[in-house]
Amino acid sequence: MKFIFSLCFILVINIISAFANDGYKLWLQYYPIENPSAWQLSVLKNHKIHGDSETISIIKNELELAASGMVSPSKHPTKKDKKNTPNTLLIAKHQDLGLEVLPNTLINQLVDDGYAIFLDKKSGQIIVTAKSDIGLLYGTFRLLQMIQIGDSVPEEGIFQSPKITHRVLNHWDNLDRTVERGYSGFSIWNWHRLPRHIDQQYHDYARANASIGINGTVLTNVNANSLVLTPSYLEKVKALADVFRPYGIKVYLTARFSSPIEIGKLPTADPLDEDVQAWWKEKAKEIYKHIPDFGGFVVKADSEGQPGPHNYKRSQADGANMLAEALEPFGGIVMWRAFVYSEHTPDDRHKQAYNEFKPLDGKFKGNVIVQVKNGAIDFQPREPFHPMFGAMPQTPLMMEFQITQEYLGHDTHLAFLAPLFEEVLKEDTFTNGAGSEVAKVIDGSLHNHKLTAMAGVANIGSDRNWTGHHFHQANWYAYGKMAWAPYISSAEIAEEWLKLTFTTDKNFVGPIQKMMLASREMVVNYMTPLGLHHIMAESHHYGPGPWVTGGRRADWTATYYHQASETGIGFDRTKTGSNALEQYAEQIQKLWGDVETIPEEHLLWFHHLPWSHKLQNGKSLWDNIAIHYQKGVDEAKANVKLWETVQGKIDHERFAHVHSFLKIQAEEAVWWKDACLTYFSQFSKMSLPDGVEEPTHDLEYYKSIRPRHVPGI
Ligand code: GCV
Repeated sequence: MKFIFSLCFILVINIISAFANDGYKLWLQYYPIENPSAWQLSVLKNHKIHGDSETISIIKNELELAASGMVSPSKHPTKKDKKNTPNTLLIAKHQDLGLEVLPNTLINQLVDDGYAIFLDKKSGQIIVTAKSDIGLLYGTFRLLQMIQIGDSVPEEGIFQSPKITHRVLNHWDNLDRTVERGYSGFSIWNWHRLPRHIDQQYHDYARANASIGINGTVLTNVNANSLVLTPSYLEKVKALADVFRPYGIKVYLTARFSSPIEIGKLPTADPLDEDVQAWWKEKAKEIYKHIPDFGGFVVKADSEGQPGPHNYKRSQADGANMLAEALEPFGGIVMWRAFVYSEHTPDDRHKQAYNEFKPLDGKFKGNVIVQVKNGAIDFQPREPFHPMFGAMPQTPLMMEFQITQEYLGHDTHLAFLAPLFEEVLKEDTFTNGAGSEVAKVIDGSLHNHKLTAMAGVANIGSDRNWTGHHFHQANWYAYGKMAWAPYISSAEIAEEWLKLTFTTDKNFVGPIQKMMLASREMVVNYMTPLGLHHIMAESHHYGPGPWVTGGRRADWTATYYHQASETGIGFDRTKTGSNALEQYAEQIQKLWGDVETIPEEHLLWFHHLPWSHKLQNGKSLWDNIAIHYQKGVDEAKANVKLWETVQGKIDHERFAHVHSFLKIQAEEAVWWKDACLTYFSQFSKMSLPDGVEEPTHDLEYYKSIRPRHVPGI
């Protein structure tokens, strides 16, 4: 009877999941494990959890949920199982363990939200322990992930502390629920209904973030609205903070620099004005009254029309320090963005942030961290790492990655971003000689900073599957994993995410993992190969626009960046040009300054070269550009075919959704290739090499394509 019941259970679950899965459950699917092993069963079925707090209740619920999804209710370890694999699960804070556990020293070394998972041979139990309830929550999620993907607890145990303290999402969400550069629906924050209505999605959001170690959320757009700092909005923010707290997530807000004028009725927002300083101090006090663990402020100042200290001829440090002083008594921090540039500064945009911030090194208060985008321009499909990394040893710097794909095809183009994140984190800044990777700047180890942080611009919206493309959930997942462990590999993340989200079937995971890992390079190829950048359509940034020129700001055009003419293409950032290269360490200047030694992927970022210039493969620059575009197109088309081969291995709903998006991507890869090659060929005047398909239309046709109502502007 029991057997038949179990069989029916598995059958029903499989049938349901084969057809309907809208992706809402993300990587927390907890789908049935085909043949659960004795240890998986005993851990899921027999657990003891010590403690009593909201977080502990969340842990209990999570275990129940996972157990009911992964194994049939009637399945229990047999007596024989119990004899051979006695381990049951004990979850308890280190101080409550009450066991003579061996790895005490390793556990003592954990930071507050770190965790340990190990087999205690004496008691035969799997133990999840930590110094805090949040650490226990992280450890539980880790263990459940291992159970789902079929990993066992290694002999030596797992002892994990995050390398970075503040692992935050930056929502570019506006109070009217539009999302700047957000492509998966509206903002999930329903400000109108808050604080009276708490949507279940807020809990689910917090749970998903906690499951990958994210511990902070900046609720509002960096193009900020001071309204969020008014009393009625602070009530709403408090409501969200209360939901997130037991999941270990702090809220942060973006502070509009001119708030003292706009909502404080002061005549100025000058950071050195005493009334302004007092206003921010009072505001901080008010915020902390509502939200005692408020994380702090993120500030975009003096950039793209946002107000800032420049308005009063003050420095970025003056602005940041004023806010830092207001937050200091409460333990808050200021994440001050380095994305500062102006069309009125007559210098290469690449150089402006470095030029402004480097002289301020060491001038920021202790609770300020400077938030630097991964590259010096703006989240392009590929950028060399930002020269500020490594250049400000006395100032904590944090990384800002963009998870939302403003420049990588928005929500419909598959681009697994972990390889982009990994590439930047691994770059050697050479600040303290070889081995001074960007990851070491970020985790504080290179310059001995305790204040460490990483930000990811969220790709989350009100779409049922959260991120538009199902595979873009992987970018949220990858960001969380890398913020916790910036040295982890993309391949590992992709495999884990696929197994948690879809299936452990190796005939699915193997080929699709490869597809994911190659996808970002594929996008680089059909959009901006060989160091080209910023050649997208203007304003909405969707589709190609190498012809974009003129207008109010040269630094928002494509022609400013590609500099294509009959003599060649590329931005000369060497000594003969803007000399942005000078902002990097000497070793890099030497390597990248020479067209023979610069990695070809950065070639046109730093060099302006004739179309006939020969690359390493002996072919001309023009031929190489064309070949890269074609490669991107071929891969995008091949992905559609590859995806078709996995039909039936996962549920139909997600299969069909991804299939349709991959087809859009393949079509738009052709659009990118044809538009860019048609445009550039008017300068190169060279024919396309063998194997590169001729564009089907003339330039006017491509220029006339004007997508309307593109979301996320
Ligand atoms: C939030 C780019 C985007 C803007 C964004 C800005 C930023 O310029 O196009 O939408 O504004 O970056 O990071 O501040």
